[in-house]
Amino acid sequence: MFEHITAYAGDPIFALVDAFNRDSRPHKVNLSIGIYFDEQGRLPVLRCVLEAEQRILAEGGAKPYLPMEGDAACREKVAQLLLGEQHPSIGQGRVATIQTVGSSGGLKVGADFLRTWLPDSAVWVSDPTWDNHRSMFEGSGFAVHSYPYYDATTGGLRLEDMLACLKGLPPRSIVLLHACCHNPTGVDLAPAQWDRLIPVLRERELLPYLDLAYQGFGEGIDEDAYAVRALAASGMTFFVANSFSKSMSVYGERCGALSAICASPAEADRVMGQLRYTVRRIYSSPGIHAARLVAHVLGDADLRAMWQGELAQMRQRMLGVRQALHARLSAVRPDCDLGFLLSQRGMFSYTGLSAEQVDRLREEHAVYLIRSGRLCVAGLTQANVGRVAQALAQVV
Ligand code: KET
Repeated sequence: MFEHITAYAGDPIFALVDAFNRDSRPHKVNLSIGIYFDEQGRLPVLRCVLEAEQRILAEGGAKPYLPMEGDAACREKVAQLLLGEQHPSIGQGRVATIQTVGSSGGLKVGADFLRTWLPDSAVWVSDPTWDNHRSMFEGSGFAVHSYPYYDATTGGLRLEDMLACLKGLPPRSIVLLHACCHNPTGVDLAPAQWDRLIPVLRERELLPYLDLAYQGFGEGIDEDAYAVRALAASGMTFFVANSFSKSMSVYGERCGALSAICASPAEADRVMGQLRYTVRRIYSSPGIHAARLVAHVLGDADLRAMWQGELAQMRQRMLGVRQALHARLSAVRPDCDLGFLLSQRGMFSYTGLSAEQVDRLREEHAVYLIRSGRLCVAGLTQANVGRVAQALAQVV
């Protein structure tokens, strides 16, 4: 029956985590997967999340099925977090938000939905992008192409090439965009650059599909939602999948959402109905603990303030170790132009290291990066950054 099944080569990110866990060298440093660790190298449990869990327990523990679209309070708070509390599209009933199994669940539900309703469209992702984008959309049956994005010579953005490519796409092409903290490069569009991109998307009648996995890790909660709000202001129809895995440090709880910002309330109703049906056919309905966590943290003024403070601390710590890595590496390799380390934002930096150099870092120095050269700055600490800088200097 199963003799014909080929071996799975493994996921490039999760395979490295396994290899890291098996590594017995005490000085090993994990800069591979996009997970935030604190200054002690631990996965933090946020106080706002602990407090929310205590309240959830105190409320009693009945665990009914949620509806296909998830919990109403959670969905309402998510829409407000993305668009801003008073956004007219919410009041007008033009936003269809479903709670999903992580943002991966949201991306996938959106991909399946689009494959049914825009079957002639292709998907365009940035070059490079998170590997799983391609896998997910191809898995839903789409052809996936890439548009120019990262400039390897400057460590910045190829905006003109990107715009030129998008101007040539057929109407209704689906354009996947990282709303902030681009994975894997850390290179984002500045607000003025979004303002140039959005008219192109609108004139070409393209469908923007935003991936917002790192809200609050770039500049701040509202700043990182610039693309969402600017697209909403443009009157365009678009999708946004967002995640709380990183921003609330609740990776294994699978807290995410998918929102469709539509042209009219009637359209939003129909989209919502078909999203519910898409969910029903995959996993039926999302988890209730995830819903309660998000609803409590976003819905209670004290917990919300606590979350904002804790998120700011994570953001500032990442900025601090980013600067420390730049300073340490500049000291040992004054010959290298390392300005990109400071201009890139969020969890990742794209080092430009080759796969062979990354292999040497891992084998000779126990420093783990993704083979694309992506470095997760959130795994750096003031204690290990000097050693990482030394190791990097030796393989370049
Ligand atoms: N989008 C992006 C851009 C992303 O980097 C991740 C996770 C996700 C979505 C999925 O997040 P979720 O937990 O499903 O809400 N990225 C890290 C982990 C992974 O590969 O799954 C990473 O790139 O290391």
